Amino acid sequence: MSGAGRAVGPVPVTMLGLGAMGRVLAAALLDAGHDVTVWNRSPGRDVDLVARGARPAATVRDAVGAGRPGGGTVVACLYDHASVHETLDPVAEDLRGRTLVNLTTTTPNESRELADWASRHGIVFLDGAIMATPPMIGAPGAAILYSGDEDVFGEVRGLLDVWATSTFEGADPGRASLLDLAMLSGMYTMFAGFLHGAAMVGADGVSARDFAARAAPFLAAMTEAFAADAATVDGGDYSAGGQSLDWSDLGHLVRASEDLGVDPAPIAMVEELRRRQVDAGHGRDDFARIYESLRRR
Ligand code: FVH
Repeated sequence: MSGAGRAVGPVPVTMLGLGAMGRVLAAALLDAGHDVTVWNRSPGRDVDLVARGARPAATVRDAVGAGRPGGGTVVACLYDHASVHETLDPVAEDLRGRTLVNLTTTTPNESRELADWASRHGIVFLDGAIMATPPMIGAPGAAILYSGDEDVFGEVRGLLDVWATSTFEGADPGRASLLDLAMLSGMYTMFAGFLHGAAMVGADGVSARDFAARAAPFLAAMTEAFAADAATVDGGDYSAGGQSLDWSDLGHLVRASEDLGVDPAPIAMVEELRRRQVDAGHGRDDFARIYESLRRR
């Protein structure tokens, strides 16, 4: 599904959106020798890129027309789904027959809506989800997930590989976004847990820095358990697992947090998910069963 970058000759590319990420993506394309046209809603954000050889476009229509007659690829890296429509709706007919890669973060349904919109206007569409921060672009460790039309992915792959390891995740245009948001959900919950722990030790005079030095290796080691939990969830049998729900009572973590005057919200949320399964009679099952609490609507 993923692979190394492959050589590609200079091709016309239009970059719409020169925020922190868009500017870095455009710069990487310039460094790779491509013919890059740039546009941003607010003026002035293209100065460095133009100095490096990018063509500035005053309007979106100018920007998307810039690749003709070769029909260059158009890349959108804007704020959100609404800003993508606000930018592209007025030039939908100009984009007919062109390839559009959307790297703006959207929800899965928004990605699907955009794919439908593109299809209705005869625009060739690929959705992408950037799993990297701007400084990571072009460096090892950067990954971008794509979904939608696999033929399009193959056609523009040479461009995509300039930025990161490119992975095609399937024909559903919402799949890349789904994986992105699911991973971000795990990341934000982990950070909230870390910061809750930092607040607990902070209430007792331990610096967050000291806590981070201890927490980072421990939490990293804990991620080794993802595979076992995943096997349990996929198998659907929680009866033969390791740590039981009864054993995992988190009431003492909640009480300790309250004793310290620290809001226990992050750990209380986990305890609530655990409690629901215990109350439903599953206390002897594996802790991974809280997955079933989450599936409940
Ligand atoms: N930066 C990051 O670390 C993350 C990494 C993962 C993926 N995200 C997503 O990438 C999209 C762009 O992110 P960004 O970091 O470039 O974001 P900003 O620096 O805030 O720039 C936003 C650009 O969007 C333009 N914009 C906003 N609203 C509109 C609109 N209604 N019409 C046209 N353009 C619009 C904004 O223009 P301006 O404010 O300069 O005029 C910027 O060019 C994003 O989806 C992340 O979630 C980045």
